[in-house]
Amino acid sequence: MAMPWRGVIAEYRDRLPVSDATPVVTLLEGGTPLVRSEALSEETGCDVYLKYEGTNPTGSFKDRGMTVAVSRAREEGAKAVVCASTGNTSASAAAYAARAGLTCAVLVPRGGVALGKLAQTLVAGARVLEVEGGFDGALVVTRELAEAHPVTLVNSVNPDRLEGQKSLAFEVCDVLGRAPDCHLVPVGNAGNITSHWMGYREYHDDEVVEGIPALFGFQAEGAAPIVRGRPVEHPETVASAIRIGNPASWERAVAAAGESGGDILAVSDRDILAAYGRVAAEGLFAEPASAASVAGLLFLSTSGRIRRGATVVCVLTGHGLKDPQVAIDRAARPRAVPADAAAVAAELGL
Ligand code: AN7
Repeated sequence: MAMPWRGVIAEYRDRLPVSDATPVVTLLEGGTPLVRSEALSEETGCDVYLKYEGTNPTGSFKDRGMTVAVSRAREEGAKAVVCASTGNTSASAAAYAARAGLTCAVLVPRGGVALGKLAQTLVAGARVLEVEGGFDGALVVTRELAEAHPVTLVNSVNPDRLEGQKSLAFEVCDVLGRAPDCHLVPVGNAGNITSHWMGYREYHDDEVVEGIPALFGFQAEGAAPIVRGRPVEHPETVASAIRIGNPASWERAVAAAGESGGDILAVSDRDILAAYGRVAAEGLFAEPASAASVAGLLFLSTSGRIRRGATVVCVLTGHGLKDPQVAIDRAARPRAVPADAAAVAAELGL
């Protein structure tokens, strides 16, 4: 009989900052599908896999880090957790805090959070405060709050978050039986690319796998501070999750891309939305920010920067249902028909 997946901490306990004394707060996150993309493999000449993080309990990769951060917060006797968020961190923090019986407060940019994420955060009982301006200002305020008051910050500046998010790299290697040649990921606050590099390096250093991938991070053109080399004061992109102008893990992201032989590049909203459609056409519904990794793959491929035959992983960081508005806006409206088989057949051209 197949072993049921036990969640990130139980599966990778030896590689995480937990002990027998840590009260494990889990929703059985991780263990997400690594789906081979026939269409993208054919188009690029690579062996392309999509790591679909939408099947995590709250629908994004954030749960991998949140199980560790909230478990450690409980171990240390915290009563409350706080975060700033473009939406997915808040949805995840709210759920894990609810599970742990902790109070949760989140600061989000006013009007900047996709509907599904706001719904998740509210229904889990978190206090949601909308702040003027964008995510970057909200993160500054949240950090100040956590310094002055007895609340635990669960943004990715919390090292426990990055430790948990390493697990994505472990899973990729465990499933492929090797490290991929290239690993592509969207970049917002730059925690994910930092943690994936930690994970791949750890498996390599411990000789679990021989190789180590080149890491490529993709920012949206209108929110590409690392690519431009300076903070972006008013970041703009359809991919609201990565509408971030001054990433907290900036230097570590640059180091990860540089040391691994990868790069951090920008992709346009147009290319992000085209990639979003491509991924959906393969049956995987991912949110716009997630599609930045696939837009990035197509860019690397057409510019000849990726070797044919390379094994490539694109991370699809969050579920498409998070942001239903973008999906609806791009699709044709449903047609009204009478409740009549002949009329329906005529409409369908059958
Ligand atoms: C779907 O929720 O920053 O580079 O506050 O939700 O590790 O920040 C979300 C980020 C990519 C970027 N894809 O990851 C937040 C937040 C999705 C995301 C990113 C985010 P990082």
